[in-house]
Amino acid sequence: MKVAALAGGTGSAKLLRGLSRLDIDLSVVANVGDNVWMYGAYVCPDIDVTCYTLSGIADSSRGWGIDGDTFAALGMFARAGLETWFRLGDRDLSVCMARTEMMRRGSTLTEATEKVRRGLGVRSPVLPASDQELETRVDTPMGDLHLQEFWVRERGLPRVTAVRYKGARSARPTARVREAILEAERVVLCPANPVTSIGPMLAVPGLRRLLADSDARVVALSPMSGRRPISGPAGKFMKALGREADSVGVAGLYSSFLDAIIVSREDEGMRRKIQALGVECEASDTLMRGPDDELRLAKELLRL
Ligand code: FO1
Repeated sequence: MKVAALAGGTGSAKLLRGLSRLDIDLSVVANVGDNVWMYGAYVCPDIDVTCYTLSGIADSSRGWGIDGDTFAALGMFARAGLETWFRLGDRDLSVCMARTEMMRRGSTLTEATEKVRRGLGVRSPVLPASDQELETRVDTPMGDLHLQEFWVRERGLPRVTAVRYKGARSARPTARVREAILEAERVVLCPANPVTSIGPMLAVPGLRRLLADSDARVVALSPMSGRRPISGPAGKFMKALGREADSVGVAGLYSSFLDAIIVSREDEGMRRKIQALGVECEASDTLMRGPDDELRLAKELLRL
């Protein structure tokens, strides 16, 4: 079965680990809205957490970076006068520098990512949603912040008044993303922040259309449980967009192309409201505590 999975950060990576253990032809479409220029390198957190997780080198307790990484470069950046609130490890920095160098020599982000994922021994293609730069910007009372400034430097504390996807209007889905979605028999939306992980991909003109036009059944695993996200700041962002911060709100954001969603057992009572949006709904244990849950949920999504 050909499967295309739309993925953001840590929660997505866990589900991808489950999907990668199945006998399927998996392509990952990764969010690029979190990408940031840092210490002279182009850092792509969602592409990297996907590659590190699927190659077995991710630091899964932290949720980003490489297991056992050191931070010598960061210490020297600080001594040389840079702000070092973004804790990029040495090995992680090497990957980001390799990508930057390939791009400086003319590679697209897609081509650079293809080299990196092969080098790390990742079997599935990891496809940036777009090759054009696209930044998730967060409007707050302290001004307009890059998502990483909001989330890492300011610890996600400022009030969010709006979210914008800078550059989205002139971005387009890559040829490989078009092919992966149009040829898929199933598209899986990973349990990612609907506003800052899936939202930037949906903001790329033409991408929503591809999902609606694809013959694939489009299914999602909700990142919410009750009125809270399983992890991260999704609730805060959804409220800023005037959406309910729950699985009904998630289904509402995706309803123009979504066929079915798995929600937490706690949210079984939301089934009617979700079905009224034209989306089928199943309840399950949606917490991924380890490899067994990851595999179980991957199978449930492909059976849905
Ligand atoms: N998240 C943090 O909370 N603190 C960090 O210092 C940090 C560094 C970092 C370095 C590389 C990388 O790829 C990701 C990193 N993250 C860090 C995670 C990242 O900020 C977000 O969690 C993702 O962008 C959301 O998907």
